[in-house]
Amino acid sequence: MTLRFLIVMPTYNEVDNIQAIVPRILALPHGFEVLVVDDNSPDGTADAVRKMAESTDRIHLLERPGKMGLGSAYIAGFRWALEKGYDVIFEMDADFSHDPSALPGFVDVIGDNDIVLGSRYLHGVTVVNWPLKRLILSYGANAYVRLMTGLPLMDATGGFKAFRREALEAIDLGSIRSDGYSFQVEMTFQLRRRGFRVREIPIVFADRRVGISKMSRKIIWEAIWMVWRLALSRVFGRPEQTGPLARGGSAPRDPEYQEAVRSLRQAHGNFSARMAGPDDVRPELQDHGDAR
Ligand SMILES: Nc1nc2c(ncn2[C@@H]2O[C@H](COP(=O)(O)OP(=O)(O)OP(=O)(O)O)[C@@H](O)[C@H]2O)c(=O)[nH]1
Ligand SMILES: [Mg+2]
Repeated sequence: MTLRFLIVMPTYNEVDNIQAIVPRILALPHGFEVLVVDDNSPDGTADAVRKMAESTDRIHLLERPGKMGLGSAYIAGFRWALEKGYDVIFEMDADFSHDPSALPGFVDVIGDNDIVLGSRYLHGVTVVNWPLKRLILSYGANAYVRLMTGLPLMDATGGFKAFRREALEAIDLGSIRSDGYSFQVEMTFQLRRRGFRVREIPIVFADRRVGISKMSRKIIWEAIWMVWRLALSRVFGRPEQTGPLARGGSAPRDPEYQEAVRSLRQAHGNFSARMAGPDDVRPELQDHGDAR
Protein backbone atom coordinates (compact mmCIF):
# COMPACT_ATOMS: atom_id res chain seq x y z
CA MET A 1 0.00 0.00 0.00
CA THR A 2 1.41 3.37 -0.99
CA LEU A 3 -0.29 6.20 0.85
CA ARG A 4 -1.34 9.20 -1.20
CA PHE A 5 -1.06 12.53 0.62
CA LEU A 6 -2.87 15.71 -0.34
CA ILE A 7 -2.38 19.13 1.25
CA VAL A 8 -5.47 21.32 0.99
CA MET A 9 -4.24 24.90 1.01
CA PRO A 10 -6.86 27.68 0.87
CA THR A 11 -5.63 31.00 -0.44
CA TYR A 12 -6.85 34.54 -0.59
CA ASN A 13 -4.25 36.99 -1.89
CA GLU A 14 -1.20 34.86 -1.24
CA VAL A 15 0.61 35.27 -4.56
CA ASP A 16 4.06 35.67 -3.03
CA ASN A 17 3.66 33.04 -0.34
CA ILE A 18 2.19 30.40 -2.62
CA GLN A 19 5.08 30.51 -5.06
CA ALA A 20 7.53 30.01 -2.21
CA ILE A 21 5.72 27.42 -0.13
CA VAL A 22 4.56 24.94 -2.76
CA PRO A 23 8.09 24.09 -3.99
CA ARG A 24 9.11 23.53 -0.37
CA ILE A 25 6.33 20.98 0.04
CA LEU A 26 7.07 19.21 -3.23
CA ALA A 27 10.73 18.94 -2.28
CA LEU A 28 9.88 16.75 0.70
CA PRO A 29 10.52 13.08 0.02
CA HIS A 30 7.00 11.77 0.73
CA GLY A 31 5.40 12.66 -2.58
CA PHE A 32 2.95 15.18 -1.11
CA GLU A 33 0.52 16.71 -3.58
CA VAL A 34 -1.04 20.15 -3.12
CA LEU A 35 -4.54 21.39 -3.84
CA VAL A 36 -4.79 25.18 -3.74
CA VAL A 37 -8.36 26.35 -3.14
CA ASP A 38 -8.39 29.93 -4.33
CA ASP A 39 -11.31 32.31 -3.97
CA ASN A 40 -10.62 34.42 -7.04
CA SER A 41 -7.84 36.36 -5.30
CA PRO A 42 -7.45 39.76 -6.97
CA ASP A 43 -3.65 39.52 -6.70
CA GLY A 44 -3.43 36.68 -9.25
CA THR A 45 -2.71 33.80 -6.87
CA ALA A 46 -4.55 31.36 -9.17
CA ASP A 47 -2.47 32.35 -12.20
CA ALA A 48 0.70 31.77 -10.25
CA VAL A 49 -0.53 28.29 -9.26
CA ARG A 50 -1.48 27.46 -12.85
CA LYS A 51 1.99 28.42 -13.95
CA MET A 52 3.63 26.21 -11.32
CA ALA A 53 1.31 23.34 -12.27
CA GLU A 54 2.61 23.34 -15.83
CA SER A 55 5.77 21.53 -14.81
CA THR A 56 4.30 18.89 -12.47
CA ASP A 57 1.14 16.88 -11.92
CA ARG A 58 1.42 17.18 -8.13
CA ILE A 59 -0.08 20.69 -8.01
CA HIS A 60 -3.84 21.10 -8.34
CA LEU A 61 -6.07 24.15 -8.36
CA LEU A 62 -9.68 24.53 -7.32
CA GLU A 63 -11.06 27.95 -8.16
CA ARG A 64 -14.13 29.48 -6.60
CA PRO A 65 -15.81 32.61 -7.87
CA GLY A 66 -15.33 34.82 -4.82
CA LYS A 67 -14.27 34.96 -1.17
CA MET A 68 -16.49 32.42 0.52
CA GLY A 69 -14.60 31.77 3.74
CA LEU A 70 -11.99 29.39 5.04
CA GLY A 71 -14.32 26.67 6.33
CA SER A 72 -16.10 26.23 3.04
CA ALA A 73 -12.77 26.26 1.19
CA TYR A 74 -11.63 23.32 3.31
CA ILE A 75 -14.89 21.47 2.74
CA ALA A 76 -14.58 21.95 -1.03
CA GLY A 77 -11.00 20.69 -0.84
CA PHE A 78 -11.96 17.67 1.29
CA ARG A 79 -14.69 16.70 -1.16
CA TRP A 80 -12.24 16.95 -4.04
CA ALA A 81 -9.69 14.84 -2.14
CA LEU A 82 -12.18 12.11 -1.25
CA GLU A 83 -13.40 11.91 -4.80
CA LYS A 84 -9.85 11.49 -6.10
CA GLY A 85 -9.01 8.77 -3.61
CA TYR A 86 -6.31 10.34 -1.41
CA ASP A 87 -5.56 8.48 1.83
CA VAL A 88 -4.42 11.31 4.08
CA ILE A 89 -5.67 14.87 3.67
CA PHE A 90 -3.92 17.81 5.29
CA GLU A 91 -5.00 21.35 6.14
CA MET A 92 -2.30 23.96 5.90
CA ASP A 93 -2.06 27.76 5.60
CA ALA A 94 -0.17 29.31 2.70
CA ASP A 95 1.42 32.14 4.68
CA PHE A 96 4.36 30.19 6.22
CA SER A 97 2.75 30.13 9.64
CA HIS A 98 2.88 26.38 9.12
CA ASP A 99 6.34 25.07 8.37
CA PRO A 100 6.47 22.58 5.48
CA SER A 101 9.28 20.68 7.16
CA ALA A 102 6.83 19.68 9.92
CA LEU A 103 4.72 17.65 7.47
CA PRO A 104 6.65 14.37 7.75
CA GLY A 105 6.08 14.47 11.52
CA PHE A 106 2.35 14.15 10.87
CA VAL A 107 2.95 11.14 8.64
CA ASP A 108 5.00 9.47 11.37
CA VAL A 109 1.98 9.20 13.67
CA ILE A 110 -0.89 8.82 11.22
CA GLY A 111 -0.51 5.01 11.31
CA ASP A 112 -2.04 4.89 14.81
CA ASN A 113 -4.35 7.88 14.60
CA ASP A 114 -7.16 9.26 12.48
CA ILE A 115 -6.62 12.98 13.07
CA VAL A 116 -3.28 14.57 13.84
CA LEU A 117 -3.28 18.16 15.11
CA GLY A 118 -0.27 20.43 14.94
CA SER A 119 -0.30 22.04 18.37
CA ARG A 120 1.14 25.42 19.37
CA TYR A 121 0.63 24.81 23.08
CA LEU A 122 1.67 21.22 23.69
CA HIS A 123 5.25 21.86 24.77
CA GLY A 124 4.87 25.24 26.41
CA VAL A 125 4.09 27.92 23.85
CA THR A 126 5.70 27.45 20.43
CA VAL A 127 4.46 30.59 18.70
CA VAL A 128 6.93 33.00 17.13
CA ASN A 129 6.37 36.71 16.56
CA TRP A 130 2.78 37.06 17.63
CA PRO A 131 1.73 40.19 19.52
CA LEU A 132 1.07 39.27 23.16
CA LYS A 133 -2.56 40.28 22.78
CA ARG A 134 -3.16 37.74 20.06
CA LEU A 135 -1.37 34.99 21.94
CA ILE A 136 -3.50 35.58 25.04
CA LEU A 137 -6.64 35.55 22.92
CA SER A 138 -5.69 32.27 21.24
CA TYR A 139 -4.49 30.57 24.44
CA GLY A 140 -7.59 31.74 26.29
CA ALA A 141 -9.85 30.55 23.48
CA ASN A 142 -8.35 27.10 23.79
CA ALA A 143 -8.88 27.03 27.55
CA TYR A 144 -12.50 28.01 26.91
CA VAL A 145 -12.89 25.24 24.32
CA ARG A 146 -11.45 22.65 26.74
CA LEU A 147 -13.77 23.71 29.52
CA MET A 148 -16.93 23.85 27.44
CA THR A 149 -16.49 20.91 25.09
CA GLY A 150 -14.40 18.55 27.20
CA LEU A 151 -11.92 18.13 24.35
CA PRO A 152 -8.64 17.19 26.07
CA LEU A 153 -6.54 19.22 23.65
CA MET A 154 -4.14 22.10 24.16
CA ASP A 155 -4.75 23.54 20.69
CA ALA A 156 -8.11 22.77 19.13
CA THR A 157 -8.27 25.99 17.11
CA GLY A 158 -5.13 25.43 15.03
CA GLY A 159 -5.31 24.84 11.30
CA PHE A 160 -2.34 22.55 10.65
CA LYS A 161 -3.91 19.11 10.61
CA ALA A 162 -4.02 15.72 8.95
CA PHE A 163 -7.08 13.52 8.54
CA ARG A 164 -7.37 10.00 7.31
CA ARG A 165 -9.93 9.73 4.58
CA GLU A 166 -12.06 7.38 6.70
CA ALA A 167 -12.50 10.17 9.24
CA LEU A 168 -13.60 12.71 6.64
CA GLU A 169 -15.94 10.15 5.13
CA ALA A 170 -17.64 9.67 8.49
CA ILE A 171 -18.69 13.33 8.68
CA ASP A 172 -21.58 14.92 6.87
CA LEU A 173 -19.46 17.71 5.42
CA GLY A 174 -22.57 19.59 4.33
CA SER A 175 -23.62 20.00 7.97
CA ILE A 176 -20.45 21.87 9.00
CA ARG A 177 -21.34 25.52 8.85
CA SER A 178 -18.62 27.30 10.75
CA ASP A 179 -15.61 29.13 9.40
CA GLY A 180 -12.33 30.27 10.88
CA TYR A 181 -11.30 28.88 14.25
CA SER A 182 -14.65 27.35 15.07
CA PHE A 183 -14.43 25.24 11.93
CA GLN A 184 -11.32 23.61 13.36
CA VAL A 185 -12.96 22.97 16.72
CA GLU A 186 -16.17 21.62 15.19
CA MET A 187 -14.41 19.11 12.92
CA THR A 188 -12.27 17.70 15.72
CA PHE A 189 -15.17 17.64 18.18
CA GLN A 190 -17.45 15.78 15.77
CA LEU A 191 -14.80 13.22 14.91
CA ARG A 192 -13.82 12.53 18.49
CA ARG A 193 -17.44 11.98 19.43
CA ARG A 194 -17.70 9.46 16.66
CA GLY A 195 -14.83 7.46 18.08
CA PHE A 196 -11.92 8.59 15.94
CA ARG A 197 -8.44 8.79 17.37
CA VAL A 198 -7.07 12.31 17.79
CA ARG A 199 -3.41 13.05 18.49
CA GLU A 200 -1.60 16.34 19.03
CA ILE A 201 2.00 16.85 17.99
CA PRO A 202 4.05 19.97 18.73
CA ILE A 203 4.65 22.48 15.93
CA VAL A 204 6.34 25.85 15.75
CA PHE A 205 3.86 28.45 14.54
CA ALA A 206 5.16 31.72 13.11
CA ASP A 207 3.27 34.88 12.31
CA ARG A 208 2.54 35.38 8.62
CA ARG A 209 5.55 36.62 6.67
CA VAL A 210 3.82 38.84 4.14
CA GLY A 211 0.29 39.66 3.08
CA ILE A 212 -2.82 40.73 4.90
CA SER A 213 -4.45 39.23 7.99
CA LYS A 214 -8.06 38.11 7.82
CA MET A 215 -8.60 38.03 11.57
CA SER A 216 -11.91 39.70 12.42
CA ARG A 217 -14.41 40.26 15.21
CA LYS A 218 -16.94 38.21 13.33
CA ILE A 219 -14.67 35.16 13.47
CA ILE A 220 -14.22 35.56 17.23
CA TRP A 221 -17.94 35.87 17.90
CA GLU A 222 -18.67 32.89 15.72
CA ALA A 223 -16.20 30.83 17.75
CA ILE A 224 -17.74 31.83 21.07
CA TRP A 225 -21.20 30.85 19.88
CA MET A 226 -20.07 27.64 18.19
CA VAL A 227 -18.47 26.34 21.38
CA TRP A 228 -21.81 26.81 23.17
CA ARG A 229 -23.52 24.87 20.44
CA LEU A 230 -21.05 22.00 20.80
CA ALA A 231 -21.39 22.05 24.60
CA LEU A 232 -25.15 21.77 24.26
CA SER A 233 -24.86 18.94 21.78
CA ARG A 234 -22.90 16.99 24.41
CA VAL A 235 -25.94 17.08 26.62
CA PHE A 236 -28.56 16.48 23.96
CA GLY A 237 -28.07 13.95 21.20
CA ARG A 238 -25.47 11.36 20.53
CA PRO A 239 -24.08 10.77 17.03
CA GLU A 240 -23.57 7.31 15.67
CA GLN A 241 -20.14 6.02 16.59
CA THR A 242 -18.29 4.56 13.65
CA GLY A 243 -14.63 5.28 14.44
CA PRO A 244 -12.02 2.82 15.72
CA LEU A 245 -12.73 3.76 19.35
CA ALA A 246 -16.50 3.46 18.99
CA ARG A 247 -18.37 2.46 22.15
CA GLY A 248 -15.24 2.39 24.27
CA GLY A 249 -13.53 -0.20 22.08
CA SER A 250 -9.83 -0.15 21.53
CA ALA A 251 -8.44 0.72 18.14
CA PRO A 252 -8.14 -2.24 15.80
CA ARG A 253 -4.72 -2.97 14.47
CA ASP A 254 -4.32 -1.50 11.10
CA PRO A 255 -1.43 -3.48 9.65
CA GLU A 256 -1.48 -2.17 6.09
CA TYR A 257 -1.47 1.46 7.15
CA GLN A 258 1.16 0.93 9.78
CA GLU A 259 3.33 -0.91 7.31
CA ALA A 260 3.01 1.92 4.80
CA VAL A 261 4.05 4.49 7.41
CA ARG A 262 6.88 2.27 8.61
CA SER A 263 8.34 1.92 5.16
CA LEU A 264 8.18 5.69 4.66
CA ARG A 265 10.05 6.14 7.91
CA GLN A 266 12.62 3.62 6.88
CA ALA A 267 13.16 5.38 3.60
CA HIS A 268 13.20 8.94 4.92
CA GLY A 269 13.89 8.83 8.65
CA ASN A 270 11.73 9.54 11.66
CA PHE A 271 10.82 13.19 11.68
CA SER A 272 8.60 13.41 14.72
CA ALA A 273 11.49 13.69 17.12
CA ARG A 274 12.60 16.91 15.47
CA MET A 275 11.11 20.34 15.32
CA ALA A 276 12.38 22.99 13.00
CA GLY A 277 11.75 26.69 12.67
CA PRO A 278 10.18 27.99 9.48
CA ASP A 279 13.44 29.33 8.14
CA ASP A 280 15.25 26.12 8.70
CA VAL A 281 15.54 24.71 5.18
CA ARG A 282 17.23 21.42 5.74
CA PRO A 283 19.30 20.31 2.77
CA GLU A 284 18.44 16.65 3.29
CA LEU A 285 14.79 17.45 2.60
CA GLN A 286 15.52 19.20 -0.63
CA ASP A 287 16.67 16.30 -2.71
CA HIS A 288 13.76 13.92 -3.08
CA GLY A 289 14.77 11.59 -0.50
CA ASP A 290 17.38 8.95 -0.67
CA ALA A 291 19.98 11.01 1.16
CA ARG A 292 20.03 8.55 4.03
N1 LIG B 1 -9.96 30.21 -0.25
C1 LIG B 1 -9.93 31.00 0.83
N2 LIG B 1 -8.81 31.07 1.57
C2 LIG B 1 -8.81 31.89 2.66
C3 LIG B 1 -9.93 32.66 3.03
N3 LIG B 1 -9.60 33.36 4.15
C4 LIG B 1 -8.33 33.03 4.44
N4 LIG B 1 -7.84 32.15 3.55
C5 LIG B 1 -6.51 31.50 3.52
O1 LIG B 1 -6.48 30.65 4.65
C6 LIG B 1 -5.19 30.62 5.25
C7 LIG B 1 -5.31 31.14 6.70
O2 LIG B 1 -5.78 32.47 6.70
P1 LIG B 1 -5.00 33.65 7.45
O3 LIG B 1 -5.43 34.94 6.88
O4 LIG B 1 -3.55 33.37 7.44
O5 LIG B 1 -5.60 33.51 8.90
P2 LIG B 1 -4.81 33.63 10.26
O6 LIG B 1 -3.58 32.80 10.19
O7 LIG B 1 -5.78 33.36 11.33
O8 LIG B 1 -4.44 35.16 10.32
P3 LIG B 1 -3.16 35.94 9.77
O9 LIG B 1 -2.07 34.99 9.45
O10 LIG B 1 -2.82 36.93 10.82
O11 LIG B 1 -3.64 36.60 8.51
C8 LIG B 1 -4.31 31.49 4.37
O12 LIG B 1 -3.64 30.66 3.46
C9 LIG B 1 -5.32 32.42 3.68
O13 LIG B 1 -4.87 32.86 2.41
C10 LIG B 1 -11.11 32.57 2.21
O14 LIG B 1 -12.14 33.20 2.44
N5 LIG B 1 -11.06 31.72 1.14
MG1 LIG C 1 -2.09 33.06 8.88
